[in-house]
Amino acid sequence: MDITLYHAPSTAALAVHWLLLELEWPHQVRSLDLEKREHKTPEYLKLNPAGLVPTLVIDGQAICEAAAIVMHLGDLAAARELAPPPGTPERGQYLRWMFFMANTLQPAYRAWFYPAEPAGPENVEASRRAARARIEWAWEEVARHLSAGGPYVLGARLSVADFLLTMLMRWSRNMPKPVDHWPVLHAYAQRMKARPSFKEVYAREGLTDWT
Ligand SMILES: N[C@@H](CCC(=O)N[C@@H](CS)C(=O)NCC(=O)O)C(=O)O
Repeated sequence: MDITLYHAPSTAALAVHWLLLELEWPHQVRSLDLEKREHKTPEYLKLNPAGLVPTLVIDGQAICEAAAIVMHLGDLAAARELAPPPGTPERGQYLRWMFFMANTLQPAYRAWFYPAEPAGPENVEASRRAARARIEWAWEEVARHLSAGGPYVLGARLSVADFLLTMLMRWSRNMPKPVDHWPVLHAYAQRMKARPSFKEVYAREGLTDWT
């Protein structure tokens, strides 16, 4: 497979980059400078019409949306058993948490980091307040889930969901209530951060925070 990741460091692309390293799949990385708006060029918009990172191109086919990309990689790497097979009860739980992340956590984070988007620049404070409440509620739910089961999202078995979840946890690091506030989330994050592939993605993206 010919794989190219379009990304920018420390963004929603990190989960994809990290999973590629975990799988040890050869790939090329194209870094886009968001400040220079390289993600809004006509060439890039052909791959990702929303003008966002990440995009993964596999054998000429572009796939957008971080959650969709990591799920697709999990399915392609079936032998690694990081994605439960379709139709199994575990798949149902997997889908539930993947969609929770993509539908609840990610949009709330988007509103936190881009607070003018939901209701314009004049409502930035209200948007951030609402986003923060939603994010903290979501982490409360995840903490409850991991306390009842764990140590991973799907229980005993590591899955693609853990890579996406850890990335989303990282995004809370400069928020008023980072995930480390919840002991169960802190312990979970420490476990995920201990993976050699996490250290590798950090090195490749030049990251040093939240270690
Ligand atoms: N739903 C998209 C969201 C991606 C997203 O918001 N990416 C941010 C970086 S974390 C981005 O590209 N921001 C640049 C912009 O909005 O112009 C996904 O999961 O891929």
